[in-house]
Amino acid sequence: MTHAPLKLVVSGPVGAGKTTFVQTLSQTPVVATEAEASEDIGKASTTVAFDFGTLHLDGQDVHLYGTPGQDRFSFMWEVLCEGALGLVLLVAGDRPQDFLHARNILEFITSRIPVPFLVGVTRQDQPRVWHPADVALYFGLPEEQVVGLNATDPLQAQLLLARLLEFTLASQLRP
Ligand SMILES: Nc1nc2c(ncn2[C@@H]2O[C@H](COP(=O)(O)OP(=O)(O)O)[C@@H](O)[C@H]2O)c(=O)[nH]1
Ligand SMILES: [Mg+2]
Repeated sequence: MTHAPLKLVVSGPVGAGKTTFVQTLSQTPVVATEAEASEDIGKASTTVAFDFGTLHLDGQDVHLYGTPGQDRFSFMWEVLCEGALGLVLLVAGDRPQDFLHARNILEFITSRIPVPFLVGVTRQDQPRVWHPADVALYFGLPEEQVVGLNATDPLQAQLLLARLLEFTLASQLRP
């Protein structure tokens, strides 16, 4: 029996680690669509369409879509989340100035498409970083819905995905 691939979406502000996360996890070369940034976002290029990667997890094909971070691409967030089984909202733990934007992205998506999600707080390997428990308080979410990680570390990235799948399953079983 073949299963349709599970579709998971990774979103969050520019610099949150979305492209890194998809690249860290993907077992096939990532299709990335970088372009010169049209506004000052602190780096020369940014994702304008999406990052796409695939992996095999527990005998299941997973398709990972990373969204662009800039608001002018917000129409893409909905397109990419259509039919998604779960969402990872990433935010850089050492960029608290981005937390509000991250919350707005999350609300924009989940108010239109009710998709189970986890918040991933990246850059946990860096000094002066917000811990997931504090970000959970800020977002008004239960602690188990917010996970800290270093997005460049395959094990930590896989752990987050596994937790998302568990969480997704749990929300499907909930009446
Ligand atoms: N040390 C560290 N660097 C990270 C982490 N996540 C992302 N980065 C770096 O942060 C920068 C921005 O990440 P990127 O994936 O381009 O962010 P995007 O705009 O969300 O796609 C890159 O230089 C990454 O290598 C992390 O957890 N730890
Ligand atoms: Mg990117």
